[in-house]
Amino acid sequence: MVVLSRPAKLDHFSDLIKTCKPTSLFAGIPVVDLSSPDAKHRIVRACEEHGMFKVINHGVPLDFMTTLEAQALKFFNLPQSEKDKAAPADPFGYRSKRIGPNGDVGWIEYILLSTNLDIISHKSLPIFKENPEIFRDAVEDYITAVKNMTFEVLEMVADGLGIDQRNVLSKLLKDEKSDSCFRLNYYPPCPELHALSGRSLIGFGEHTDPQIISVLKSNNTSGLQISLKDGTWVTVAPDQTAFFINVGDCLQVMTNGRFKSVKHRVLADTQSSRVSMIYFGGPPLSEKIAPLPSLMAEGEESLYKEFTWSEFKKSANRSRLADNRLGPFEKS
Ligand code: GA4
Repeated sequence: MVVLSRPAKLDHFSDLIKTCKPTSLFAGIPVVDLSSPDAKHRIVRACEEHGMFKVINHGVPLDFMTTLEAQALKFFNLPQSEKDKAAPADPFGYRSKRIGPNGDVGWIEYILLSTNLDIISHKSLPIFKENPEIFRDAVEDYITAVKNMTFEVLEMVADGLGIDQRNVLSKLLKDEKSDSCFRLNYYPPCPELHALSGRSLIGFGEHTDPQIISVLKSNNTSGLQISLKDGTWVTVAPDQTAFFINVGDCLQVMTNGRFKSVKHRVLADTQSSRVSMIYFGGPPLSEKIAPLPSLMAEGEESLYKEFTWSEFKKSANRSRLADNRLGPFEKS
């Protein structure tokens, strides 16, 4: 009989060790060249097929991407005692291992921020009080550029769907009350994984994103996986110069299920650290989330009960990561 031992370092993290079928890099993620005339149609098709696509020629300066990544790494490489000084300014700040308020954990450290630049600029936020101004500036430059690119993508979505009002989606993120957030993730390497004989260590457990849209950039370390329509998990090949954009729960509702909010997760690597930065574009708290009337065929009914983003967010914050958050809002 083979006895599988668990390295002591992983003693408290047995829930994170899973047998995941080995996957090869998935070549099927649609690539959208934002400067191409057919970008809007490719985006719509990708949102229907996979709930995710990769964008190139996105116009976000590479310099903003590399500077922020370098600043983030500098922070995550600080001694733990230093990082702890930037600990939660609830809900925003630095955290290690614990994800969300309901007991989820992962092999991860992260910084969660509001994208409201007034809040970021607020010098009293521990993360910025303890760190050089260059970090805050890098966050601001990056978020501003990524937001602008996201507005354009959402306008292409509306166009591609044949909606006259091009800003019907982008206006929700442009709104000064937009409830969006930003996350810098650091997945430390775990050399002890070798001893786990083929099992994997969960960096960020499977989940869908509750917002409208999520825009991710990572370094060149793989780990991100998505679940295809048939339930198979596939690994997304990393590309440090591109963005990976995915449909969130709200956009699934606003398209009455035509777009899919894709289930995804991250596995830790034995050798290399993974860094990712994600902008989660959400609507104002009071916004009613319902299928866009112009997308509804005659007589088509909404698959969902009506709710505001505030109601959905409250419910999401009571859920566990892997829960089906739209479940309670589906019409029976
Ligand atoms: C998933 C998407 C974003 O990372 C996030 C996460 C949030 C958190 O980390 O606090 C949640 C998770 C996310 C959904 C369910 C709840 C809330 C953790 C969790 C268990 C910032 C978000 O908006 O929702």
